[in-house]
Amino acid sequence: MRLNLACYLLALASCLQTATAQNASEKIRLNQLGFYPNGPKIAIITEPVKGEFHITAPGDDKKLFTGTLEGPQVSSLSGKQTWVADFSSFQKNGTYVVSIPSLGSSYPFQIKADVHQELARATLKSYYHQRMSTDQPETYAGKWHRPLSHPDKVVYVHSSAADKRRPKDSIISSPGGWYDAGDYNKYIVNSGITTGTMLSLYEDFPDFFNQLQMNIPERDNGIPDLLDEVNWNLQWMLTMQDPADGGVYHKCTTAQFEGFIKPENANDKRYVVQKSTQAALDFAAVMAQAARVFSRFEAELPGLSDRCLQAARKAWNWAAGNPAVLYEQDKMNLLHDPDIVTGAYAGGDLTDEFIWAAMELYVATGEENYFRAVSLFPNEYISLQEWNEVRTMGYLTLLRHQDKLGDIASKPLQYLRNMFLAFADGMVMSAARQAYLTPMEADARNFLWGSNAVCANQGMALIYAFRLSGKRDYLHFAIDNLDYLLGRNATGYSYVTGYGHKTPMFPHHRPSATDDIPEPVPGLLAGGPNPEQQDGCQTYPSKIPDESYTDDACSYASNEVAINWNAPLVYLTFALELLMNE
Ligand code: G3I
Ligand code: 9MR
Repeated sequence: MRLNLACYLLALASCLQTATAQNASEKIRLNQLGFYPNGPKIAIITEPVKGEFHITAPGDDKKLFTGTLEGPQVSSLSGKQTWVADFSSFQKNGTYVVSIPSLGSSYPFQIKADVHQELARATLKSYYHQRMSTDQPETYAGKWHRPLSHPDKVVYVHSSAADKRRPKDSIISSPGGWYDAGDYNKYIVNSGITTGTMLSLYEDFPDFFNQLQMNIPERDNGIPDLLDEVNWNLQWMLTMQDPADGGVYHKCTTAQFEGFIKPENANDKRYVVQKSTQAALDFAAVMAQAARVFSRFEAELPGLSDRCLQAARKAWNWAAGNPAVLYEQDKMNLLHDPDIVTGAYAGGDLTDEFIWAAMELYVATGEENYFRAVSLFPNEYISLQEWNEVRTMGYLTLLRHQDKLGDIASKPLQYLRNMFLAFADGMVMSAARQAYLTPMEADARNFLWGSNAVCANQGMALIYAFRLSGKRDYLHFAIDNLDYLLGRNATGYSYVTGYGHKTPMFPHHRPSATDDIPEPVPGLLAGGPNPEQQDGCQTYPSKIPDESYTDDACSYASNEVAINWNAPLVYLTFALELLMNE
């Protein structure tokens, strides 16, 4: 009896110990992958702690570094307090934990030069997993292999898109491309910023990407694998242009979202719908940028660059002749059947789209009429790039190519450089006052549908600010935002599937939800906290902006994945890997 009690107490003690350890790792929020030796290293503690903290090897008492806990910080989003462990000066490679005497230890993490390399590759590889109209064999897709789905060789012209040459229900072929998100449709607007971001990554770091090999079917074709992935979507986008007039269909879609069924079993009728000015301009921008990039690969892909440039010019001309054809889905549905109720990606003001397309065409061709076609600065601020704010994509292109631009651009460029740095300064100004010390938390308005992409896009913008100014602080703020995405945040999630200790397991992603594999497809960024909770899911723990997240497949407003959210993360992770190791 006595012995049994002793055993019981022992078991209880060890159980409590495990619980405390788990608790501690939940309360010590940090980048769950780790840190660059020469970079900032911050952990945030969510309950009152004071005195010393230590860095040790996991399961070892030996203190390798000792620091002093600081705080409290106060969240401008929730009013909650946090405490800070800064061990930036500890630079030795290895695997460690942050250990706090009164609390316990963090998750283990690494310090090493290529600490985000695998993550970066996985975020890029996620686009392979999003490919449709092709089978995905195990050689490339691993355990997430699947058969061909959505061939899209038979796509109907919706009544809203019909004309004499292509009447209602005539058939076009529109295969390939990436699934937009957790749904099975493809949208030109969102493909636009996504593909533009990936092309920008190549243009910014061509030498690195000329070397980078990915495990994808095109790996041996002599073209950088990043560009092979981009070309997969580009080929689909090209099918969305009406060759007769250059107009571009807004999307290729089912009438309603298909159910939560495997991609290969989802066979609803597919349509191309109404052409829109927004689609034409986003398409023109991407095609012009692609023309620039693929001109370096004329031998491997003969004619592609010219084809893209022609497509860009034709789409631009269509938009110039049809400058205000908005995509208004509800109005469209009053006039046409069947009703289309999938994602709208509809912007009302197309000033941004004109600027982006004009700048890409100007930089691609050197023709000044494109530069003159728009007023470059319709107002005095810069807004962060997103699918509905694409002017900044044009600005980034001007900044990237500033040494090659003509006289016509020199004055505006000077203005742009100043304005851009002011924009970056605004972004980071109050980071040090936030609970998790990140630029992301500085504005409650950052927490909307796809908030994690706001965070990654800020990171990308900050990298441009670094390259523009040479000030390393901007790089460190970009790392702060990456740390946020990987666990240094109010929910304690590392928001990238498969990367970190506490990651999304139930994203709103039809392939992951229907494949009988416990782990979701890896390398996908969850949308992130969004207090509007438009999905009506009942499992949100909180309405506080940075806590309004639920790892539940019902939650398309906080836990869906999307190509335009992953793209800035691909950018941010690769760029940091390169710039932190220069
Ligand atoms: O533009 C207003 C802004 O003025 C206002 O301040 C702000 C306050 O909430 O709202 C802004 O509008 C939001 C808009 O996105 C632009 O950011 C809407 O509220 C918000 O509902 C809307 O969310 C979009 C959502 O579709 C619903 O349309 C997301 O950005 C967009 O990423 C998401 O995309 C979906 C596709 O439709 C379908 N495929 C999946 C994909 C990801 O969830
Ligand atoms: O699965 C859809 C997701 O991709 C979209 O982002 C979201 C908002 O447009 O809609 C999801 O589909 C839901 C639909 O809107 C309402 N009925 C339930 C659908 C799946 O959960």
